Amino acid sequence: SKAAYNMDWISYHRLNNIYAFLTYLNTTYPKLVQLINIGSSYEKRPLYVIRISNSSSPGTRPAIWIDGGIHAREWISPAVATYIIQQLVEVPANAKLLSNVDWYIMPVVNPDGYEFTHTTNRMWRKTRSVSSTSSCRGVDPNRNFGFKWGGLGASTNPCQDTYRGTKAFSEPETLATSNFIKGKSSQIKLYLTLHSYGQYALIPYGYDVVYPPDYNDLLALANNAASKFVKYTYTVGNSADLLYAASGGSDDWAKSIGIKYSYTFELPDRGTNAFTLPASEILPVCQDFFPALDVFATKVATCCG
Ligand code: PAY
Ligand code: ZN
Repeated sequence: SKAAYNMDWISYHRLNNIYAFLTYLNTTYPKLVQLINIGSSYEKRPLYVIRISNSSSPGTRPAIWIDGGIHAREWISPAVATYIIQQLVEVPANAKLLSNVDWYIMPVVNPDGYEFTHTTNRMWRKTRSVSSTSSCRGVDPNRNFGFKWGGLGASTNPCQDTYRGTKAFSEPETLATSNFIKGKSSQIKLYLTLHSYGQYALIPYGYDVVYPPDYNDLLALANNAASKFVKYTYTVGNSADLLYAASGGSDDWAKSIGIKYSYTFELPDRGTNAFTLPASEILPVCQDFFPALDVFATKVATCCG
């Protein structure tokens, strides 16, 4: 039978459709799901986090944070995030993923950019904020977080795709997201941000080729997670080493506030279709990715006090 919402993983969806899906889940599963409005984007769209917890006192257990859609054109990212939400909430066989861990999932961190890629420019990456010094719009949200902000791999030019903004957390999207995470930082043990493309599991730091002291713990868990992937293989390693130095990234910031496990996953493909991954690949990518969450949930249940 057809599900009672207008969502699937055989096509890419507009923001209103994604938000209607979140609202449907919140209404239909009030004991399991809480929809949290954490603020507004530059163009005043709501920013939503969904909490999934079967705990009698949600908010007290170890938690996993997952976000998507930091970059507007990486459409597979919100698609995978919404798939994860659907699987955790609606599939009884996945209940074990909820038995020890709470989940906070924000499928579209940059809704203005996401809508702009649907209406106007499919290759837009940044937010849509107006600059006071340039007619070029937008800041790279993944150069705007407040750890090593303004370092390597971040442009001072508002016309560049990697523009860092006027200061750390200049964007309402990164400010609201980081404030929410900070408020839950004693609970959140794993930060996972979904990007595309390249098929990488990236470990901090990204601001330069620098390894946190517990890098080997992060590497072991990422390798274990990546071993679940069958159809699409991922390369695991340090972010600045595998790609390039990029300061102001969300993963570095999450690590810097004490979230032990912090990762950027670059979803498929490896460049054949790049940002315009065909819709026929959404479901295969989602299904291949989901089993890795069991590895994360098992670790987080006991890892970090
Ligand atoms: O952790 O250093 C990091 C993130 C690096 C990503 C970034 O530049 O923000 C990598 C790119 C991304 O997903 O945005 C990779 C894609 C293919 C790009 O646009 O270059
Ligand atoms: Zn990205």
